[in-house]
Amino acid sequence: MKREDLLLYFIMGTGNVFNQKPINVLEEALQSGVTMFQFREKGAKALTGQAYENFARLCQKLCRQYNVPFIVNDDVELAVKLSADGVHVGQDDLPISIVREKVGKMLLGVSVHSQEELQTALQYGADYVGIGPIFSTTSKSDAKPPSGTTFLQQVRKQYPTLPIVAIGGINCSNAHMVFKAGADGVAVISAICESEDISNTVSTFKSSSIF
Ligand code: TZP
Ligand code: MG
Repeated sequence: MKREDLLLYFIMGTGNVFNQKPINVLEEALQSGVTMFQFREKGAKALTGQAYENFARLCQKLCRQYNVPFIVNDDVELAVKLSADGVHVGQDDLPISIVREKVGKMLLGVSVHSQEELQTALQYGADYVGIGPIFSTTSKSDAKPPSGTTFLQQVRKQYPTLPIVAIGGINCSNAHMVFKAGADGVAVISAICESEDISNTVSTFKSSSIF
């Protein structure tokens, strides 16, 4: 994969959007220049069944129009069914070896929090790794405590060209810290879903990668 695709990785599900239609938020984010999208339908408000699949297809169609990779969170079956561009799994999902078998050459992103998890992810050919939560977040109910940038810096030093995206509590004011620590990109939910001016938020994030 291209490391640049991770630059501004937008993650969204129905439960992350208030007072607007989620699909409109995605369209505005795509128009504004997010570089990757993850469909993450979780929590009390999450769609299920056919509505879930239909919404995923709608998001995928929009991503195609903007030539932005469409990644499915957790749901390997859905990713395969839709021929998504990729799938992203955490440590509580299917083992990575099995995910790789099921998705073939599809992009595979894995959340890692330790050397051990990192080595396993690399062994099974993760295309990129997600590291976080860097800062505290309210968008993930079972998030681990914030880790800061130490592990991220360590992984970058070990693997100078590994595609790495940082996640968790990242906003326009702190994004420069994770780029300095070596992330190729930032993955964000609330900073975009709750932005009053998505276009401005996107430009600010992108300019914080240049230092
Ligand atoms: N994984 C680790 S933190 C997190 C996920 C999905 C939530 C990120 O959301 P926000 O609003 O950008 O902190
Ligand atoms: Mg997961």
